[in-house]
Amino acid sequence: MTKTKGALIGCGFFAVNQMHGWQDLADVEIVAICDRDPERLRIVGEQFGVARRYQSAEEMFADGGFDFVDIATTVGSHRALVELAASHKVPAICQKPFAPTLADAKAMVAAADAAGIPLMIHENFRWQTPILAVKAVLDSGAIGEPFWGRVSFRSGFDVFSGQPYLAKGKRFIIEDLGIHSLDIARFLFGDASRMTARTRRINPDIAGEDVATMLLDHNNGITSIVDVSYASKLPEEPFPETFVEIDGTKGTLRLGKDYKLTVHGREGTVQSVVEPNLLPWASRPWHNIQESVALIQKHWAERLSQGREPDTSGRDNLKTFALVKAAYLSAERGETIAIADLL
Ligand code: NAD
Ligand code: 89V
Repeated sequence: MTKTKGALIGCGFFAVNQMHGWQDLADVEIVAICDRDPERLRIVGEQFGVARRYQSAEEMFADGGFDFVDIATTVGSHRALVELAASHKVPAICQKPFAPTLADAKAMVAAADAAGIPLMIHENFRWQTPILAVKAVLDSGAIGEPFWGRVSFRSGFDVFSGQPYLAKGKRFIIEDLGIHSLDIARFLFGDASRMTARTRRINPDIAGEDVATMLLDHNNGITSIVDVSYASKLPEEPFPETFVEIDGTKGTLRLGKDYKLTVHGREGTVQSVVEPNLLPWASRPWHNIQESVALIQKHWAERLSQGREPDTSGRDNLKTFALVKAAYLSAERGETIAIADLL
């Protein structure tokens, strides 16, 4: 079997999950890795047995020999690296957040289009087993037509120890975590036309906002609330679970703590546990996110071989990223923002 060859740029905190995900795919092999930090390069190279190691992405692309690149660096380098991939006509996956600005993100989509390469944003939360289970219930019609929804992520987990850069940015929770929740809202309720948001910073030791409450008008008439917090000290820490509430014309759905799903419809109430799989390399409580990494990478490999656009393509993710921009604008101005004005 000829394997699809990949290269990965950015061997930091999260990339280890991506390397495990690629290792699990029988028809994909990561043949080269790159990090400007030689220690991270050595650690990941040794852990996953990758011999071709580069401190410069330019040198790695110049040597070539891979069918796609997986960009797992932090946001500041995303545009330059996607444009580098496009200049070499190499299909690219880019981690969220898409780019520093919406203008950068649009330029990246244009560069990929001009080069004729697929571009996928690694927006993995919609690939979490519990979120897929919620989508399946909606699609089954069990609760009828949804008219109201809530996507909620409230936690007091210390994300700063593993990702210290999160404490330093002027923007924090909407850009880093809310971006996933907003994408889940689009996945479940469709595209949104208007955004109203409020933000707070509760933790005095960080630079950005750590609480956000967002109200979305979806094109199909659904109203949703997306609320996120890293300042919520709960009796039982739910990190990194997303809770979902949906009211429909024929019933209701609730996804709550410990992945408990309750669907109440005309036939009565059905309760189940839609727990993610604990992959052999995964560890609690991250296993939910880790499984979604494996699933989105499988999706990429399938779509790449079929020549079809991935679900969270750059083009698609502009609509999620526009919601991020709209939320910051709305909170800053105290106004409701029309999404069409941004796209
Ligand atoms: P990190 O700082 O731990 O790792 C980034 C690595 O990239 C570092 O080792 C750094 O040296 C390297 N790097 C940066 N610029 C480079 C360049 N131009 N060339 C080569 N190497 C370069 O960061 P992280 O926590 O692993 O986050 C990386 C990305 O993953 C971020 O965009 C973050 O938002 C995202 N992330 C996504 C999820 C998810 O569930 N999708 C979870 C966590 C983090
Ligand atoms: O998924 C993420 O993007 C992570 C975390 C869950 C910590 O917010 O940065």
